[in-house]
Amino acid sequence: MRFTTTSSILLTLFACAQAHLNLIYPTSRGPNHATQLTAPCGGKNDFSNNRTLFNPDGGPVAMTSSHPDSGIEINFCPSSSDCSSNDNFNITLVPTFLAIGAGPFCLPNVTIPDSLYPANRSSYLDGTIQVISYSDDGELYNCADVTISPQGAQVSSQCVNATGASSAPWKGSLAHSEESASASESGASATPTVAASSSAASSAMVSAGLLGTMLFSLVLVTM
Ligand SMILES: *[C@@H]1O[C@H](CO)[C@@H](O)[C@H](O)[C@H]1NC(C)=O
Ligand SMILES: *[C@@H]1O[C@H](CO)[C@@H](O)[C@H](O)[C@H]1NC(C)=O
Ligand SMILES: *[C@@H]1O[C@H](CO)[C@@H](O)[C@H](O)[C@H]1NC(C)=O
Ligand SMILES: *[C@@H]1O[C@H](CO)[C@@H](O)[C@H](O)[C@H]1NC(C)=O
Ligand SMILES: *[C@@H]1O[C@H](CO)[C@@H](O)[C@H](O)[C@H]1NC(C)=O
Ligand SMILES: [Cu+2]
Repeated sequence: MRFTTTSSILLTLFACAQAHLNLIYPTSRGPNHATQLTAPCGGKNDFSNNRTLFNPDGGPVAMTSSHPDSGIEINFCPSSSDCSSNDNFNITLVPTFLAIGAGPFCLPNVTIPDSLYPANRSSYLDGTIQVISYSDDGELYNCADVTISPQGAQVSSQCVNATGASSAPWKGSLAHSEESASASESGASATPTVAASSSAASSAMVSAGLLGTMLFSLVLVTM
């Protein structure tokens, strides 16, 4: 009985962790589902001992999200020792854009500004890449510690998009961006609007999250 309950809770929590934002490549500091709303790194405050080499001339940044749309922004903290506040992530690698489509999403060619890294590529630079998702749940954060190096991979098998994933300009908020994205879509074709699918999916996600929390509290009480 207890085993069955625990399994269903684990399944629910797993489903929940698949929702929200997971940074897949470069390797993130770890799962942070419960604390993802905390800046700058979703509650994961410790540097990883295992930095991924990241190519300054363009490396992949791969993630998954079950939000059908969210604003995605990628920043960089150019330090190996002080990335404790959002102010330290003062280099914008990718300005906010609307990412459309739940599931895997990857930008294959994220570059590091030349001003941060010697043109002769002679040295290494430690830093932290931050991905922010402006979602229906609020701002979700996830970080990966990297060493900028010409030895970093420029392709990754983990760099894939869900079928039909696309992007659109960010209009300052999720609502405005969805409106303009769906306006241009419905202008071009008879496809269903992004906003309609978004609200259905996000209420499903809220229910799943709520159920997970209730089951989790239940087990804490019974244990
Ligand atoms: C370091 O990260 C790589 C992936 O980036 C992983 O394959 C490897 O197992 C990790 N090593 C340790 C000691 O965590
Ligand atoms: C940006 O953040 C880095 C890392 O913490 C810091 O060393 C640097 O002084 C900051 N630069 C500016 C212009 O704030
Ligand atoms: C990656 O982006 C940089 C800068 O925009 C560009 O010079 C380079 O050709 C791109 N690489 C690929 C493989 O598209
Ligand atoms: C590479 O450039 C850096 C900074 O511009 C310089 O200090 C260094 O001596 C250069 N290294 C080589 C091997 O040219
Ligand atoms: C994923 O979709 C985005 C937005 O359309 C696009 O910029 C990116 O190149 C795609 N990534 C892959 C791996 O196809
Ligand atoms: Cu979510």
